[in-house]
Amino acid sequence: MVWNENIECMDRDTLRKIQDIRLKKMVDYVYHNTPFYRKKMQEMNLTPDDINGIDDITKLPFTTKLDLRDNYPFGLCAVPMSQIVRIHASSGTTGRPTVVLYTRKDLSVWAECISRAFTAYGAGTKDIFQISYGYGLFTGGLGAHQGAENIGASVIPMSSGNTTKQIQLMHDFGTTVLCCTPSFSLYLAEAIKESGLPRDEFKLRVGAFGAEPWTENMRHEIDQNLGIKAYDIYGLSEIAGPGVGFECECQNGTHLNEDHYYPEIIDPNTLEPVEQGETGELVFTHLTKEGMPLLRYRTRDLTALHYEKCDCGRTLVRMDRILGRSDDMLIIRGVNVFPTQIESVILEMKEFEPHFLLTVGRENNTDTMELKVEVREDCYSDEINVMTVLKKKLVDRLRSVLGLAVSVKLVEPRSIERSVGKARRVIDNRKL
Ligand code: DLL
Repeated sequence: MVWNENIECMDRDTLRKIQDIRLKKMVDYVYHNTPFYRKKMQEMNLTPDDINGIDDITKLPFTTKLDLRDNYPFGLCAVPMSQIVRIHASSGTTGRPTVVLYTRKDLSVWAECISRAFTAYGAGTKDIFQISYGYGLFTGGLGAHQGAENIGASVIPMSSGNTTKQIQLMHDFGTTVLCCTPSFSLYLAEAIKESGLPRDEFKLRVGAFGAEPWTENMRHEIDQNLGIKAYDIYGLSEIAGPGVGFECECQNGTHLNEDHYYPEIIDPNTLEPVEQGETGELVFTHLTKEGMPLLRYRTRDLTALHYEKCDCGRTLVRMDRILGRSDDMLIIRGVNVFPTQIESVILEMKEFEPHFLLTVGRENNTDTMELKVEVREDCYSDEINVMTVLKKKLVDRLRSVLGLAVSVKLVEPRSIERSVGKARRVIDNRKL
């Protein structure tokens, strides 16, 4: 099912023409309405006349999270504040939050993009959505809410947390579509089992999961544990929120809504575009945003783009699963490690639960890694021999995938803290 066939399945030459026109218009718009960009362009001796289409995009300046912080709170606003109808902000672990501003039209474009996602998952007016992303400054709750209402579904504005209530309403109201982080979905799956309520009394069939990196192995785990089909939804607040990208029924990459958000992949070191299909840092340029449009925003997310038409009929570019954020990448004894690689290894093995915590430290000038992993109830044993064999199996596999020795600690089921939002899987004490 397609929400907006004209756009989602448009031939790529026509799409490119639309992107050309929109980019040119956008550059002119920010030049005249965002003093920050006018100054940047003047410093680079650029005028809007130098940008005639997408081929010229590499002439434009990049924008980073730091630029947003420096212009806190409303410095990048391109319209009078009277036209802003919504303000979101990322919590930001340190310093000032990152603020994002939406006009009425921005909210409607955002809702359209999320509607494309939900329609691609096969959802419609007969569905009951349980929105278990946090409501508030985070874009997950309100964003998914608007998208679900827009397709005419019934929406339960649940927000995150309160697992018992989540399960009760999911059961009693007959929720068919669950929207939350992949890690919270696993927590809910556990809680459903513990509740003793029979699975066939639930109507749940689809999940819209995102807001944190997750792997293909994690998808299988969720599909099995919840008995549903789990779909990826991608996004970031600076660009809109959830719905910048979404999976279709082929689950062969995440389609990006590139008629509104133009994607590029660059080498994060040289800042030059990479060859098509290569992995690098994802960068977005707003093509239609009014409230706070950004040029070449560096997401820090690492992925690759594929332009061949999808079997579903969509021509919108497909993005690989996010490998991680460049700022999540750990450098351990000179080796690059992403938490998603560890997740993938753990979930390859039937003996482990999908819950882990990696603690990185430094002893005698050498980096150390301790990985706590939960063993499945039916594999957990008091016999030391059994546990030693299991531990060795995991250590060997981690060594062969990461090229590093990891100190593994096997722990009992349910001993690692569960998350209701974005999971925290790494503690790096070296930064403290
Ligand atoms: O997480 C928006 C969102 C809400 C997306 C709900 C999907 C569902 P931020 O808090 O600004 O916005 O965080 C954005 O989260 O740059 C990625 O690093 C990560 N992320 C989001 N979706 C995915 C995904 C929301 N599907 C940051 N896969 C992004 C991997 C994701 N990482």
